[in-house]
Amino acid sequence: MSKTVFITGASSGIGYACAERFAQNGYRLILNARRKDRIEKLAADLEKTYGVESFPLVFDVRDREQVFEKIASLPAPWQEIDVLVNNAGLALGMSEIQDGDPDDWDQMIDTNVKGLLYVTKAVVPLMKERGKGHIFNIGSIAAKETYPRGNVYCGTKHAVDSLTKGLRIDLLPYGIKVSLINPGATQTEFSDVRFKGDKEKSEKVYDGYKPLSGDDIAQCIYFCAALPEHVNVNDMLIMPAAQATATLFDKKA
Ligand code: NDP
Ligand code: 8X3
Repeated sequence: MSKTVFITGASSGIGYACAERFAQNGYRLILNARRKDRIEKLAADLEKTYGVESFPLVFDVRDREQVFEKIASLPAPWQEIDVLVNNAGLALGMSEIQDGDPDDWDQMIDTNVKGLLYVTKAVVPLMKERGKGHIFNIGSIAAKETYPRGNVYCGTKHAVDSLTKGLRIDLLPYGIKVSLINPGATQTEFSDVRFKGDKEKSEKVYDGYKPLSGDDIAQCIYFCAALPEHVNVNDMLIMPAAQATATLFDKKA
């Protein structure tokens, strides 16, 4: 039987690219995001192109009740989850703490940290029952470095780093692997969301060098997922060749 991957935040960017990569490799997919139309179209496209089955699971990872209800409502065969990609996440704004918007902070913390925890808590028992599974948490270069005006977003990603380590310790006896994937600058809808639709600001992020694509990251995740059962990549940091640190780029223009 085909393996099953559950991807949160599959309607765009890295999550969308993961859906394509795993589908290309014959996985069945549980596709989550808030935008139902996008998830349903992706499911239909993947079935048409790769002949794989998908289960669209529309919910907001911040809604604790919905997370548990939706995951519990999966039909039995879909509860056999081999791989979970905890990818849903976002940055909102970029300012010094005293100028930050507490609503933005709440949304980042609720999505990047608490949402990831809720989904993980709902999926781990299903993996534990089968004595196997692989969880990928999407961290960031912002999980490893704190950069100017990145304060709260960097804080959420540092939390993801720490929670990944805790999870790996907790799940060690149950045959469940846990990996942290940390992308550097990746051109997705991330900067449009961070700068709330200000195209001038979001496009500037990727000016003058070649950023990573969602599929560059999806390839790394699939590489880790396809390794032999006894091998785990604990932590992977992937940068564009033109990026050395969170803030240092070799920009040509
Ligand atoms: P995108 O904005 O392209 O995608 C983000 C995805 O998360 C969307 O599918 C969005 O779907 C989903 N999402 C956001 N909030 C929620 C929510 N509350 N519930 C469910 N789904 C949600 O950005 P990326 O693909 O770049 O981001 C994916 C992950 O990668 C994030 O965790 C981000 O922090 C991380 N990352 C990104 C980097 C980059 O440079 N792009 C670098 C390092 C890490 P919808 O709006 O439909 O709900
Ligand atoms: C996204 C990359 O550098 O904007 O996590 O934080 S960065």
